[in-house]
Amino acid sequence: MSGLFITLEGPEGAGKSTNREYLAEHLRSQGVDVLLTREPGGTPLAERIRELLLAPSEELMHPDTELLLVFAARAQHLAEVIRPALARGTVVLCDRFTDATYAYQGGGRGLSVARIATLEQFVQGELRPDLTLVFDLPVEVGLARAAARGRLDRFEQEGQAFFEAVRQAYLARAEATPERYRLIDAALPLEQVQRAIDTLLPEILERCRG
Ligand code: Z5A
Repeated sequence: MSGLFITLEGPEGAGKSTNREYLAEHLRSQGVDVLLTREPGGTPLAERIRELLLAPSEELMHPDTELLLVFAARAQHLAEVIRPALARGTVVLCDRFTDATYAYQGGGRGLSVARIATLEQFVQGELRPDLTLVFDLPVEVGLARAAARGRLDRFEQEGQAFFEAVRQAYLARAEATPERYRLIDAALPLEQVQRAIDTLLPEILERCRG
């Protein structure tokens, strides 16, 4: 038996965490075994790497260091949590995964797609998400939501151009492989975003049971 690997992606403040809970509740109410997790993080060691990645610091983190830390955390997360859960037949709902690397380290930091793809293959082998929900919204809307929460992390301190590049990288990936991605307008009020998720539920449930 093999589970289903669903990732939630999007720029800052897109509502991934909020909607991940919503999706999980619906799947559980239908008897589906669901595991919620996130990146960077998802295991004690990977959460420590997350702290390194998010903490503002006077020493500028080199983009290659950032890239390697993201994949180091991912290797641990895959080995300890994601692969065992999928092997048990669980549906894994992961808040961010490698699309975020293509968007932030590729789009935002300008690292080459080829370099990211090499690490993706090294760390993941053939494993890719079965389905990716991209919560898309204008940069200024997402940043305003993030700012309303208070202290900004190292990524949130980046400027508008960085986040515009992140957003465009997500959109380009969704457009290039439409069979894996579902684009959701995350600028809408929450109830409407959740109605959009509702329309995806039959397909998701069918794939969970398939
Ligand atoms: N990162 C990376 O660079 N490379 C990688 O490979 C990976 C990650 C995996 C941490 O991710 C950072 O790691 C991230 C990229 C980098 N950059 N940053 N920062 P994260 O996912 O933990 O951090 P985040 O993107 O900042 O999460 P977030 O801002 O918490 O966003 P969210 O989970 O999408 O949103 P939320 O917490 O559900 O909602 C945010 C607020 O908006 C909250 O107050 C909600 O109540 C509100 N909200 C949500 N939906 C709505 C709607 N529809 N209307 C109005 N208000 C709403």
